[in-house]
Amino acid sequence: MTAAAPARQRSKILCLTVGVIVVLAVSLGVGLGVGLKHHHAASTEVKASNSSNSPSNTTSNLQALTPQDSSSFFLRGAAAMADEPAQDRVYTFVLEERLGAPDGVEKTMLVVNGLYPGPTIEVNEGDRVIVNVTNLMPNATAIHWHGLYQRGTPYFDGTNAITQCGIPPGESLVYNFTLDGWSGTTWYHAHYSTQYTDGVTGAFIVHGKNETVPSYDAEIVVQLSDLYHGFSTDLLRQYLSTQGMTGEGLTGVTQGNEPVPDAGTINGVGQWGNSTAYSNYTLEANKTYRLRLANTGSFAASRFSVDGHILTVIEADGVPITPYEVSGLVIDVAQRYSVLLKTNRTTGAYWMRGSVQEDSFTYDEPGFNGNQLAIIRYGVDDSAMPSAELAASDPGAGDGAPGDLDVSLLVPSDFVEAPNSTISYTLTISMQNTATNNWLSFVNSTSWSPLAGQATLFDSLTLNSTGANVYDDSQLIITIPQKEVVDIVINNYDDGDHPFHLHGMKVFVMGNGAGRYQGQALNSNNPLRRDTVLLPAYTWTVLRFVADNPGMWAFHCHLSWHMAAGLLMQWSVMPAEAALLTPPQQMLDQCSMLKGISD
Ligand SMILES: *[C@@H]1O[C@H](CO)[C@@H](O)[C@H](O)[C@H]1NC(C)=O
Ligand SMILES: *[C@@H]1O[C@H](CO)[C@@H](O)[C@H](O)[C@H]1NC(C)=O
Ligand SMILES: *[C@@H]1O[C@H](CO)[C@@H](O)[C@H](O)[C@H]1NC(C)=O
Ligand SMILES: *[C@@H]1O[C@H](CO)[C@@H](O)[C@H](O)[C@H]1NC(C)=O
Ligand SMILES: *[C@@H]1O[C@H](CO)[C@@H](O)[C@H](O)[C@H]1NC(C)=O
Ligand SMILES: *[C@@H]1O[C@H](CO)[C@@H](O)[C@H](O)[C@H]1NC(C)=O
Ligand SMILES: *[C@@H]1O[C@H](CO)[C@@H](O)[C@H](O)[C@H]1NC(C)=O
Ligand SMILES: *[C@@H]1O[C@H](CO)[C@@H](O)[C@H](O)[C@H]1NC(C)=O
Ligand SMILES: *[C@@H]1O[C@H](CO)[C@@H](O)[C@H](O)[C@H]1NC(C)=O
Ligand SMILES: *[C@@H]1O[C@H](CO)[C@@H](O)[C@H](O)[C@H]1NC(C)=O
Ligand SMILES: *[C@@H]1O[C@H](CO)[C@@H](O)[C@H](O)[C@H]1NC(C)=O
Ligand SMILES: [Cu+2]
Repeated sequence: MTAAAPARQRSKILCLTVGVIVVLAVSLGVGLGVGLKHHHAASTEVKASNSSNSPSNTTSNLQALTPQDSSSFFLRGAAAMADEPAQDRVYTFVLEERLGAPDGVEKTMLVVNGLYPGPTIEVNEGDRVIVNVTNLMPNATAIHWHGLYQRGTPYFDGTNAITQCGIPPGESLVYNFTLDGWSGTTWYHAHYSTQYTDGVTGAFIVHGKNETVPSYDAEIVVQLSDLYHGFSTDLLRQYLSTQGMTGEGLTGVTQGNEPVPDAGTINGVGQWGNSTAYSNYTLEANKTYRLRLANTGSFAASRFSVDGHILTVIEADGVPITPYEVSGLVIDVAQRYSVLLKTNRTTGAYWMRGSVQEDSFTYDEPGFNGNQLAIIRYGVDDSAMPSAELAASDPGAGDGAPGDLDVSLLVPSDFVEAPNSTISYTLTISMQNTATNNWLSFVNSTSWSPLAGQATLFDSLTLNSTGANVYDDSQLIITIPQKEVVDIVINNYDDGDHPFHLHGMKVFVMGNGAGRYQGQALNSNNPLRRDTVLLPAYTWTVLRFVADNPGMWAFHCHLSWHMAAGLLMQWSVMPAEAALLTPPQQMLDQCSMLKGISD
C-alpha cells in the first residue's frame, strides 16, 4: 500500500487484485488532490449553561439508567392490534445523559427516557406516529426512523444537516409522520455525529396490513449491539487523529484502525469481566415465537443463535422472506431479521447468543468479550440456568443442523421483478490519510461533513441541477429531477466491509462480486430488497432503486466511525416536488438557532 493509506492488519488485504491497486492508486491521488480544508469536526458542539462537554468528568452528577424488565421487550403483537383503527400513536421522548452499566462497567450514556434501549414503538401500518423529542443533552440532536419512507414528510427523516438542522439543546421537536406502505421490523436512532453509539436507539415495529409471513403465537424484540466503555466522541477524536487509537496496553495500532468495542448487549444487557446479569425471557412450551432481531450497534456484526434451536428466517429489513431454516445468522450493523423460534425442545433454560463478530477488528482490546448471552426458559422455574453441557455445545447446532444464513439465498416471498433502470451512477468508496493528516472516508473524492445550522433539504441548491455535483467541498449530491429507476454501481476499494444504508427508499440488490464492476450480469428476477446492504472489502455491488420519493436522502455507511469520517453522499430526488413540502416553521427556527455555532 502507499504511504498515504497505511496497511491495516487484515488478511483480506491479500485479496487485492492488481486492477484494484491501479484504480485505488488513482482514486487516492484524486482524493488527496481535492481540498479538505473545510472538513469540520464531526459534530456541532453547543455549550449548554449547566453542562460540561466532557462527559467523563461529570459522570458523578448523572442519574442512573432506569431499570428495565426483560418483559418490556414482549410486544403487544400483530394479532392483538389487528382490529385497532388507524390512529395517532403519541410518544414523548426526553433525551439526556445518564450513567449506565449495560455490561457491568459504568459509563456515560445518552438515552431516551432514561432507558437503554429506548422505549419500543409498536404501531400498525397506516397509523400516524407523533413523537415529541426534547433534547436535554449538551449537543444538538436529530432522530432518524430507520428505513421508513417519509413520503410527503421528508423533513421528518431525522438526518442532521440533511433533513433538519438539529434540535438545539433545551429545545423540542414534534416528529409527525404516517406509516405509508412500510411494515416490518426497524429501529430509531440519533443521526447526529456518533451519538447513537452512546445509547440513543430503540425498536420500531410496524404491523403490516397483510404481511405474507407464517403465523406465530407471540413476538419479542431482540436488539443486539456492540458496546464501548469509552464515550463515542472521545473515541472518534482518537480514531480521526494522526496517531489513531494507540493507547495504553494497545499494540500494533495504526492510523485508520477503528475503535474496537469492549463487549456487547442483548436488549441492553451484556457481560464483561465477571458480570453475570442476563436479560431473560420466560416463554411457553410448544409455541412459536417471532423474534424481531436488529443489530443496533456501531461497528461489529453480531451472530444470533439459540442453543439447541433451529430458527426460521421470515423477514429481512421489512421484506417478507420465503421461510429459511438456519442454525444462526450474522446480522450486519443496522440490518434486521425476523426469525421464528419453536419452543419444541425438552423444557428447560437455553442460552440465547449475540456474538459480537471480530473479523473487522484490527487490534486486541484488553478484556474484550464478544460472547454475549441472554436466557430463554420454558416449562421450568425462573431460577433455572442453562446447563453447562448445552452451553458448551455448538450454538444452534446438533444433528441435522441447517447451518448459518447465507444472505445470497434469501428470497422475498412476494415476487417482484426489478424494473429496468433508466439511469446509472458509479460511486467509489475509499479511506485515506489526507494532506492535513486526518483519516477520512471518501465517496469518490468527497468526504462528507455536516454543515452547521444547515440542512441540504432546506437549501434550494439542487432545484435547477441534475446529476452529480459537489457543494461546499463536502456535499456530494446527485440530483434526480424527475422519477427514474436508478442503478448505483459501487466499487468498494477499501479493505473493510461497509453496511450501506439508503434513506427513503428500499433498494433491489441486483448483483455483487469480487473486484470492480465491468458490466457483469445482474439479476432482476425477484432480487432481495432491503434498506441496508453489506458491501464487502474489494467488491462491486449494484443496487437499484425507484427514485420517486421527493426529498434529500442520505446514502451512507452505517458504521458510526465511517459515517463520522465522511462516508456519506446524498440523493436529491425530485427537488421541485420536495420544495413544495414545507417543514414546520419550528424546524427553520432551529436552523437559525444553530447557525454560526460550530466548534
Ligand atoms: C458534544 O460534542 C462535542 C464535540 O463533538 C464532544 O466533544 C462532546 O463529548 C459532546 N458531548 C456530549 C455529551 O455528547
Ligand atoms: C432476569 O431478568 C430480571 C429483570 O428482567 C433480572 O432481575 C434478573 O436478575 C435476571 N436473571 C438473571 C439470571 O440474570
Ligand atoms: C413537547 O415537549 C416539551 C417538553 O415537555 C413541551 O414544552 C412542548 O410543549 C411539547 N410540544 C408539544 C407540541 O406538545
Ligand atoms: C400531524 O400532521 C398532520 C398532517 O399535517 C396534522 O393534521 C396534525 O395536526 C399533526 N399533529 C400534530 C400533533 O402535530
Ligand atoms: C393479502 O396477501 C395475499 C397473498 O399475497 C393475497 O392473496 C391477498 O389478496 C391479500 N389481501 C389483501 C386484502 O390485500
Ligand atoms: C473477576 O474476579 C476475579 C476473582 O474475584 C478477580 O481476580 C478479577 O479481577 C475480576 N475481573 C474483573 C475484570 O473484574
Ligand atoms: C409439547 O409437545 C410434545 C409433543 O406433542 C408433548 O410431548 C409435550 O408434552 C408438550 N409439552 C408441553 C409442556 O406441553
Ligand atoms: C422444532 O421445530 C423446528 C422448526 O423450527 C424443527 O426443525 C425441529 O425439527 C423441531 N424439533 C423437534 C424436536 O420437534
Ligand atoms: C427490460 O430490458 C430488457 C432488455 O434489456 C427487455 O427485454 C425488457 O422487455 C425490458 N423490460 C421492460 C419492462 O421494459
Ligand atoms: C465517481 O468516480 C468514478 C471513478 O472515477 C467515476 O466513474 C464516476 O463517474 C464518479 N461518479 C460520480 C457520481 O461522480
Ligand atoms: C432556477 O431557475 C429559475 C429559472 O432559470 C430561476 O428563476 C431560479 O432562481 C433558479 N433557482 C435556483 C435555486 O437556482
Ligand atoms: Cu463503513
